[in-house]
Amino acid sequence: MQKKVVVFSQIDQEIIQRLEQQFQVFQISPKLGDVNQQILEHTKDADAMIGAGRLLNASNLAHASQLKIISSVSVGYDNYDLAFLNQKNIWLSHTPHVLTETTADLAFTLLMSAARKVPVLDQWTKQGQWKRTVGPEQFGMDVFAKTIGIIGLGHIGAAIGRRARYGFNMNVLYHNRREKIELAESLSAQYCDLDDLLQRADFVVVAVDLNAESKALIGERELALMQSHAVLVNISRGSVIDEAALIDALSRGQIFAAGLDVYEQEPLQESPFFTLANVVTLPHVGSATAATRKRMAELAYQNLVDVLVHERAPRYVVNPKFE
Ligand code: 8YV
Repeated sequence: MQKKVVVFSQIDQEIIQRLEQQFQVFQISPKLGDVNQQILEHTKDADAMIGAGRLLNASNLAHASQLKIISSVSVGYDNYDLAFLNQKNIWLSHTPHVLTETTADLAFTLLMSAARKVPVLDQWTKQGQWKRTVGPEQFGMDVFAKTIGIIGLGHIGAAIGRRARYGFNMNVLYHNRREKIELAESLSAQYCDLDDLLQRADFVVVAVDLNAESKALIGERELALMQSHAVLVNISRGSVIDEAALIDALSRGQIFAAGLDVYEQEPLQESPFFTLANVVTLPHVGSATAATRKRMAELAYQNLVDVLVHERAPRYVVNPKFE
C-alpha cells in the first residue's frame, strides 16, 4: 500500500508533485474548514507530515498512530512538542543552513529600514509630503561603524555578524549560551553578558532559538537598559521579546525604533504596532525568497524520503535518538 503524506502548509508546488508521484498526499487547507480538525482526522493513517508554521502537539496528533516523521520546512522547531514526538518514536527533521544568508539579509533589511525610517519616508514621499528639503523629523541614524549587539551567535547570528563587520565596519558584540572563540575572532567580536550588550549596542539583533531559556529574554528591564537612540531587531521568534513591554517602550520613545519579522501571535492582526511609526513590521519573511523557500522544500523532501523510502534517519534530524 502507498504511504500517506500530509502536507500541512503551502510548500513548493514541484515538491508536492514529486510527493504525489511516490505517495498518497493530502493537503491541509484552511479552505477545507478547521485546520486542527483536519490534522486530527488525516493523520490517523499518515506516515509522514511536511510543512511549517503550525503548532503540532499531543492534542492535534492524538490519532497519529503510524506517523514516522514530521519534516518541518523551517530551521526553528519550537512549534513541535519534542517530548511527545520522542515518546511516540516520531522523527522531527528541519532545514538548517539553506536559509542562513537569506535570513541574515532580512535582519539587515530591518536594521537599515528602522534606522533610516524607510517605510515612513516611503509613505511620506508617495503622499506628496516632500515639498521642501527634509528636516530633523525625517532624519535617521547612522549604521556604518556603529556597534551591533547580536544575541545568539548561531549560523544566522554569525551571518549577520559578517555583514556588520565586513559590510558596515561595525563593532560587533555578541551574547550566546557559550562563548564562540574562533568565530568571534573572525568577526573581531567581543563576548558580553546580556546586560552589558544591551547597554553598549546601538543596534541589538535577536537571533536566538526560542526555548525555555530564551522565552521573554527581552522584557521591560532589558529594554530599559538599551540606549535611547538604539534600534532593536527581531528575526528569531516573537516570544523572545515581551511584546507588551516593547510596545510600551516604543510608544514612550524609550528606544529609537524596532524592526520586527516575528510576533507572539502570528499572523499579526490588529496590533498596537500598527499605530507606531517607529516600528517596521514584516510578516515573518526571514527565509521568504523564491530560491530559498525552494531549497528548504527540497531539503524537507529529502528528510522525508530518508525515512519513508530509505528507512534511515533524516539527514537533518532534530531528535537523533528517542529518549
Ligand atoms: C520558516 C522560519 O520558513 O525556518 C524558520 O524557522 O522561521 C522560517 O524560515 C517559517 O517558519 C515558515 O512558516
